[in-house]
Amino acid sequence: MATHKHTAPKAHTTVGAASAHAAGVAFADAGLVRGAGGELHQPATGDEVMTTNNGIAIADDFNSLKAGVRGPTVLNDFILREKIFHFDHERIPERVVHARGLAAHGVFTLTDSLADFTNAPVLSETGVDIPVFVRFSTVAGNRGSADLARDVRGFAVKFYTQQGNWDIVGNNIPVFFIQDAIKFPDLIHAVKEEPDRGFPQAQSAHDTFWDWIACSPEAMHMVMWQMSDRTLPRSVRMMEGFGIHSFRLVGDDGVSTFVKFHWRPVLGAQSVVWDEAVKINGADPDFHRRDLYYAIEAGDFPAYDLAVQLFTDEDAAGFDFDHLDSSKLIPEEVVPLRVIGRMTLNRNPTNVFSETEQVAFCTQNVVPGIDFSNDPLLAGRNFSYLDTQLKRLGSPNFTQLPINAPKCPFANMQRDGHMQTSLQPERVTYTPSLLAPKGPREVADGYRSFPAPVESPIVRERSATFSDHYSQARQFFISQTEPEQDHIVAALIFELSKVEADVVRAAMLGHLVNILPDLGERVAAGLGHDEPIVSIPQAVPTRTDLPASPSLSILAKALPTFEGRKIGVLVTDGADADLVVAIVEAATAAGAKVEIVAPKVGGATLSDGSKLAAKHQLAGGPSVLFDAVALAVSADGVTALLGEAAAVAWVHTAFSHLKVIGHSAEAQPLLDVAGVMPDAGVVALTANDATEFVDTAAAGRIWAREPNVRTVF
Ligand code: HDE
Repeated sequence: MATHKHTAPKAHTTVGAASAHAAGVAFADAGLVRGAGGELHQPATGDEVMTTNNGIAIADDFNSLKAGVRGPTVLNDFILREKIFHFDHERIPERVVHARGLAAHGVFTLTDSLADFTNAPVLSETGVDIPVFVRFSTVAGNRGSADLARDVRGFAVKFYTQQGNWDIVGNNIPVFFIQDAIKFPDLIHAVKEEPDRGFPQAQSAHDTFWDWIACSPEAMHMVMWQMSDRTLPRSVRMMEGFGIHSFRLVGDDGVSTFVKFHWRPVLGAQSVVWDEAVKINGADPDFHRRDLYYAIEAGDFPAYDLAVQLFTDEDAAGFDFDHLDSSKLIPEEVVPLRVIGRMTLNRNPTNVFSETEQVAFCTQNVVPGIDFSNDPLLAGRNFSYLDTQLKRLGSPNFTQLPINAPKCPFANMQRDGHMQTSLQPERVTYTPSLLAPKGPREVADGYRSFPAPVESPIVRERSATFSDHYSQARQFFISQTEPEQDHIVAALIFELSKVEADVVRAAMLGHLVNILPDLGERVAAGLGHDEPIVSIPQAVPTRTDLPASPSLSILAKALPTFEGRKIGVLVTDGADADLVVAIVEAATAAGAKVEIVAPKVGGATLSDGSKLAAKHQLAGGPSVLFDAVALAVSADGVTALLGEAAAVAWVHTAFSHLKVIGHSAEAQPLLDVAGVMPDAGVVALTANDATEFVDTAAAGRIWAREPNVRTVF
């Protein structure tokens, strides 16, 4: 803060008695003064002086320098030029993928030591709180796209350990579309907006994506995950994360063990349904970032368990797939998960640009005791992430930014470069040296790569062990519950219906029958594709003996909890005050939050004369924003709502999105107009007790309703 003396701008008069309130102080108390042209200035009242970046105090930040009040602006206005110059350069290139992100700070604490496998303290010293920064993201969309695109989510974690920064740059899906990094630009070109027209934004439902997929059978397993509800997470707080590749743990004895990393949300994984996602993107494009931000502000800190799958070379030799192939996963039934610690996100970023935008994750950021496998996708990533930071952040000194800098001492002989922020006073900037024999030097326990033996001709060739493209895709599909399978079928019908080229649709059906004949036929029925489906020739036939793996399903593992979720309560004037209290009490006891929706944001006057403030005005708080809904309405109130399209849609969409609906008896006419049919999820509410409604909602959506609200192919 500058300490200049200041004087108020000349010829200003104080603005009086206005009544509107800003966030901080009343308008009238905000010290606003009027300038000669009627504009409002807000001069400093304390020591907080506005200066240029060179520290020159600014007397007038509202008017540029002119030759006369109506004359031309003059070039020697260095204050104007500096301000506009800085503004012009506010944007940096967005990430080429994963541009839209949201992030939080937190801590990771190890509970189960892996000291038998690695000498990395982060994985062997229990009970130490290690600071972390996590960035979640969508992949395809631009930075301003909506949060609930059907897309893979990034799940990138930076651990600031005392041995240096370790990044697990993962996704919320354990496999990937491609097996070799050299295909990544093609994949991303195919999914992004089509270059000749500039659309669609943040969507895979278009010709070029499916064209490329149809020619890339290795993508089929990932496509099953992408078409599942995994790509429609309810919240990043309810999302699993995966490091995908095999890494190595290396111990003091020099022995290496392979490891895969998994994050498991304590709240369990949860998703929304597709039509809901589409509508959320309109109602609140910031749905996920708002959800995370306010959960952390409220002290509901999201937590995730870190689990590992450990296996040896000998174990890997017995797998029916190659673990170096990132389009495959290791079922938990084959190598069980071992939970080793917990990460808790407890602090929002202070500045989204400085932290969420400037954070630079790099897969090659590993610490001693952790090393890479030979996964060819990982090798390409290890090049790409460092390279991309130079383009985006503009300087090899990006590691000096506070969000990227290690929180342990670091020193070397690298010097200068754009935006060097350290003073670097030393004369000797090399080793070895007699002039300065002390300074940063090699140490015996520094990073040493695992000496994996390599003896082979150099080849540009894909391993034949990568050639089974369909077996795990089939295994994923048969591991899903019935509603989840129905959603994959519906998603494929939706996406392929957006494809204009018949040839691409037909080829995709030819892949789907390779995964499972019934899957291809169901999608063909939904597309109205009457021609015979021609199977795509396979490198190796699909294995039909891989058993279902229930851990691959979200619903099979759903936790019977309402914690972290939300009930929307629609109230009108005259609504039963006791009923509203009962809903709030039951929801709070179950760990859920309640948000009030009313025809006016000022709220409603309840039966006891009390005024209940609303969080949302009806048209701005559609039911898609909530996990379950309740109608606490009076007879008069409901009559008025019957003529409100927003009210009818509120109830209708809650029903068609399979939500539990609690309602007062007076709500019946609205339920009727909205087409709500009685079922286990339509629960009558009484003023005494709302626990039945809340318990039903906590158990999840009413999947049995689905065939009544849409055609299931
Ligand atoms: Fe990335 N990826 N990626 N990726 N990726 C980037 O790095 C890349 C891949 C992932 O929140 C970029 O900083 C290549 C798999 C996440 O800041 C870039 C390949 C997985 C994030 C890049 C892959 C990911 C990125 C863009 C094929 C899951 C966001 C900006 C070999 C394990 C990190 C940047 C954040 C970001 C390259 C494939 C996850 C261009 C070449 C597989 C979570 O470097």
